[in-house]
Amino acid sequence: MTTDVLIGETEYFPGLGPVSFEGPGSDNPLAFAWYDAEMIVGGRALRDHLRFSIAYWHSLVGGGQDPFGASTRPMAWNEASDPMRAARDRLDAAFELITKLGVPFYCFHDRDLAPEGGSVDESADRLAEMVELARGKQDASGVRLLWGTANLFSHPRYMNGAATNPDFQVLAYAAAQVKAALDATVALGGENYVFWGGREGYFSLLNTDMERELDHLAGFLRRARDYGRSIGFEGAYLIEPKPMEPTKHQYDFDVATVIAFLRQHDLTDDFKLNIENNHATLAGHTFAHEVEIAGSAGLLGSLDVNQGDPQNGWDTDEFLHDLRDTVEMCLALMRHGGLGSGGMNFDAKIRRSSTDPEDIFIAHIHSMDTIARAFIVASRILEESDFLELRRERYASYDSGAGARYQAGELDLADLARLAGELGEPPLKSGQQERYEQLLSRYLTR
Ligand code: XUL
Ligand code: CO
Repeated sequence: MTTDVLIGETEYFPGLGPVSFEGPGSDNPLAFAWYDAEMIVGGRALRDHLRFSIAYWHSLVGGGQDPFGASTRPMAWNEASDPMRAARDRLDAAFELITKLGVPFYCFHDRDLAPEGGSVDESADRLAEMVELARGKQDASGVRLLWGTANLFSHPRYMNGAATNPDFQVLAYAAAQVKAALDATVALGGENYVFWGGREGYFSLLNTDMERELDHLAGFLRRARDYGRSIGFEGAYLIEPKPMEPTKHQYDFDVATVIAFLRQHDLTDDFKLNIENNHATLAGHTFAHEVEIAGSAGLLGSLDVNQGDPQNGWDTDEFLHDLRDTVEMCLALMRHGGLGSGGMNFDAKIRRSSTDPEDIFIAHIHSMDTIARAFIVASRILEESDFLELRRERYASYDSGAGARYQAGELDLADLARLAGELGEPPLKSGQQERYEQLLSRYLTR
C-alpha cells in the first residue's frame, strides 16, 4: 500500500514534500528521521502497524480561531465564495497534503467534506457530490478512508445534544445526518465509523432526565448500526470517549464508562472504542491506561493521537511529541495485539501562531517520527528486555498451587481464610517501579 502524490489545479504547498526518510541523523525538519514506512518490525512494515491518518477538520478546515480571535492561518483552499467550490479546492489541498506526507489514510466529518445545505436533502446531495470526487482521489492515489463521522455538534440545532436531545425533532435530524454520513463512508470504503458524542451530555442535572437521554442514545446507535449493516458496512463502529467539553459532563466519559454502556445495551459485537490521548488526560487518565482498559475488554478500535498541555485542563489537541508517554501507550497497544483495522489519526492542530505553510508538514512529520520511534522502542523492550519476564514473575504465585486454584475459580472465602492462617504473614515483595522506569529510559536512547 503506497500513496502517489496528487496535486490538483492549484498546488497549495509548493516546495514542500514529498517527504522522504533520511534516518535518525537527519537535521532536515522536512524529512522523516524515524518513520521509515517500509521498515519491518515484528514481520510487518511500520506503515501497516501504525496506519497513520490525516484529520480533515484540523488540517484543512480549522484555521486557529479561538474564543478570543479569528483564524490566523492562510488557507487559500477555503477562500472561494461558493462553498461547494471551496469544498472542491479543499479536497485538492487535502489530497496534496496527505500524499506529500505519504500518509495512507484520512478521516472526515460530513461537514468537513461538504458544506451543509438548506435542507436534509440538499445536505445529503452535496455530500454525495463530494464523495464522488473523493472516490476519484482515493483511486488515483491509493489513500484510504480510516473512518467517517457526522458533525452533530456545530449547528445551533444541536445545542442541547443530538441523539440525547430532549426534542425528538432534533434527534430525527441527527439521524438523517448519520444516514448520509454512513452512505458516504460505505461509498468510500471506510474501514470504521466514529461516534464522538459532541454535545451528548449535560450542563445541569436539574433540567436533565439522564436515564431517558442515555436510553435514546442507545436506541440511536442501534438504528445507525442496523442501517450501516443493511447497506453493506462491515467495519467497526467506534465510540470516542471524552469526559467534558463542550458539555460539563459528557456521557461517553472515558473508556470504562463507554464499555459499561455498550455492555448494558448489548452493543459490544459491533461497537469498539476510538481513544484520544487528550481526552484520556482530561479524564484524569493516561493514553496507556485507556488503551489498556479497551485492550483488556477486547474493544480496542482506533486511536486519535494528540496530546494536551500538562499545565492546564483544556483539550488543546497538540501534535503528539512526548516520546516516553508514547512508549508506554505502545507497550499496552502491542501487548493487546495492535490496531487491527484501526489506525492512528492525527486529531491535532498546529498552534494559532504557527502560520507558515511548512508548519503543518513539520507537525505531522514530528508526530509520525515520535510514534514510529516509540513503537520501535516498545517492540525492542518486549522482544529483547526482561520486561515481560519481570511482570510475569510478579504474579508467579498464581501460576501453581493454591494461587492457580484461586485463579481457576476454586477456593471460597472460608478456604482462603484457612490458607491465610496456614501460610502466615506474607513477606513484603517490592513492586520495583523504579526498575521498570529505568528499563524504559535505557531503551529510549539505545
Ligand atoms: C473532539 C474530537 C472530535 C472527534 C470526531 O474533541 O476529538 O474531533 O474526534 O468528531
Ligand atoms: Co478525536
